[in-house]
Amino acid sequence: MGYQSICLIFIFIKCYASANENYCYSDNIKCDKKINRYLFYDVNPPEGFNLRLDVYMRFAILSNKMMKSSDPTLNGFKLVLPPWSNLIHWQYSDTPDHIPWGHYFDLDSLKRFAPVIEMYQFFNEHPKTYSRVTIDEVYTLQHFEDMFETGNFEDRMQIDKCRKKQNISFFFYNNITANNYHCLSYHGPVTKLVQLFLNTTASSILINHGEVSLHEYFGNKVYWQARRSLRYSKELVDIAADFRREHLDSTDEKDKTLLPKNWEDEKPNRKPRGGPYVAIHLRRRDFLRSRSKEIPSLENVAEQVSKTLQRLKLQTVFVATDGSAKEFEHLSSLLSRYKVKRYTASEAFRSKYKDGGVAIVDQIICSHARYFIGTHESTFTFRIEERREILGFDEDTTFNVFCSDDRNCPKSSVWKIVY
Ligand code: GFB
Repeated sequence: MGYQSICLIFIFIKCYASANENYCYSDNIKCDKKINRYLFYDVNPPEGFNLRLDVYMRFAILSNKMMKSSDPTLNGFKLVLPPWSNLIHWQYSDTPDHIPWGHYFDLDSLKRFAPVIEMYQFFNEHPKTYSRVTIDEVYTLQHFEDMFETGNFEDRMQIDKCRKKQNISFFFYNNITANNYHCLSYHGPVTKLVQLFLNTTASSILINHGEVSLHEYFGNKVYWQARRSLRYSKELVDIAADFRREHLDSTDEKDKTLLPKNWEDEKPNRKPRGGPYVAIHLRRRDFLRSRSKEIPSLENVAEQVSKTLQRLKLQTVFVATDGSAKEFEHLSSLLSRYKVKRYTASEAFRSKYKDGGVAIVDQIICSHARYFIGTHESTFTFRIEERREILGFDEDTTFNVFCSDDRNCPKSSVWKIVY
């Protein structure tokens, strides 16, 4: 046998061995090594951007916990980030695209908390058969049917009859397929899923309706680590910084809102001043229908903003809203004594970042204001409040929401940061 043939056989054996390392389980001799496994999750299609971020945090916390486990069937899991496609609140001029998380978030920062990968990286890492990728097992979470009748809110899960028709296409891709589908009645924290993962040898698992699973502990140190790691992409932070400098006389140096490069180095009690403006988040559109009693009229908004500006001796208000241009013009005319600012994205920005990019720029600008007023029970407002907590703002300047027209002034839940 010639030298070349021996080399080829050697390369083949090496490749075979390393490919099979991915599929070794605890009864196998090689299992002191990490086993590559992939965890996918998806969210109820009508849910918006900011609830999706909350569901991400639940799965990031689960992945962080599994990463630290000494069990090789758990610590090799990679969390595959579901691309941003077809969100109902976002307007698309073209077919749904699969926007990767790196467009909106700082992936290196996310990775310092959880072993995340983008979907396209999964495609690159995963063998294809006839140009299709197969997920080994799909579990669709559903609430226990009897939970409210029996009042049994114990943590439990059980493979069950599917109550809704199952989706057999995933993430708006037509080349992903799956081998086994199950419905899983579920009540409890997301970390309970570990029991499921220990009882299957599947190397790729998709959890549908991830929002059914709950946070293990809402608002504890680990929650805030996940939240702090969820930093926006540098491009979007820079665009927001340019707007603040040009229109709001606001920079991190002047406002004392500088953060360390790495979220792990952040410290409590930074006491920022914030930019010399009041920021408001005014949720309109579907909220005008679904929460008509709670959403204030623009006249009422103008009155509340005007009082706040006078009290703080400020002249500028920044408006983040999903409302129409007409609504913004009307509000501006009601506040004509003041400078009323709104971020308007260029066509080029919109075509690259879609509505999600505009939303993030709005959120960043709101989080740097000296004072913030949001919309009651909007997750868009919650994410701004969290970012202000991370920046270290006093809670009185953050957890404020608009009063309704019947003078009902709800209190925003105060979730203080924990280090
Ligand atoms: O993030 P989101 O789900 O928060 O809001 P809620 C839905 C979308 O509205 C965001 C746009 O992804 C944005 O595209 N949007 C809302 C905004 N406010 C603003 C804003 O100030 N500026 C910009 N640029 N865009 C949830 C809904 O909305 O409320 C659920 O997603 C459900 O479907 C629930 O209706 C009650 O928590 O406000």
